[in-house]
Amino acid sequence: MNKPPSKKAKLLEKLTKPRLYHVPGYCSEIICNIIHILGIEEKIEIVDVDAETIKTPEYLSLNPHGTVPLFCHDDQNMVESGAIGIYIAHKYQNNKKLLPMEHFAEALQWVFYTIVTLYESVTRPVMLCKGFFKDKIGCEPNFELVKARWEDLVAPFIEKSLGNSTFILGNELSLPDLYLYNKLAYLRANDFFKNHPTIEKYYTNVEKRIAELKSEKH
Ligand SMILES: N[C@@H](CCC(=O)N[C@@H](CS)C(=O)NCC(=O)O)C(=O)O
Repeated sequence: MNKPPSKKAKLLEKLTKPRLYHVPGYCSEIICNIIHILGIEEKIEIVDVDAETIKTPEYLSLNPHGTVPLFCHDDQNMVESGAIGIYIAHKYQNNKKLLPMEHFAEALQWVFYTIVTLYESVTRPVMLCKGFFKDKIGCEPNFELVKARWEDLVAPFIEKSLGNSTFILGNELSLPDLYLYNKLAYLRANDFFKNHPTIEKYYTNVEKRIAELKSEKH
């Protein structure tokens, strides 16, 4: 019979437990969804911080960029939501497969398409135009050009890729859907789905499935 863990072992486990730093409403929400869907809240501690805390010297000593998500594990401070999500899904996924190996290449493509192409060329410029945050780099984006890029290129690409599927990789929700859901939210709030009922339907399907998976018992 296994002996129950000693007090010291428990303490050490606590000290070395991986931590995710998260600002509610920021893109670290993607990683929180992964943790809740996989039901691994016991294995990874979610540390809620706020917009001011991530600019303090203490936090900057962990992540000099002053951003979330930040994932601290095995003496490593890991940044980049794409890398963190893939790492966690790969290491901890159980019977709920968020990273299906039969669609591995496609899954990677969609995670990176979302956080690089979609976010940098559409979502972030729209956020800047709407004054969501002040860009420290300068060069205000041109809203009309960003909108045209969405209408002419990005939205048709997503629609064509979705086809008749419920989710981006088929009929099961997977990792890329969690990224797309996060980066599409701000566009939806700014009426970008008006001409795109397929994307609206996709978004609500993802929202519903996330809620179902989070409420399932593990
Ligand atoms: N490419 C990074 C971007 C990280 C990032 O910019 N995070 C935002 C939230 S979505 C942040 O923490 N912003 C705070 C700030 O810039 O002050 C990733 O995907 O993790």
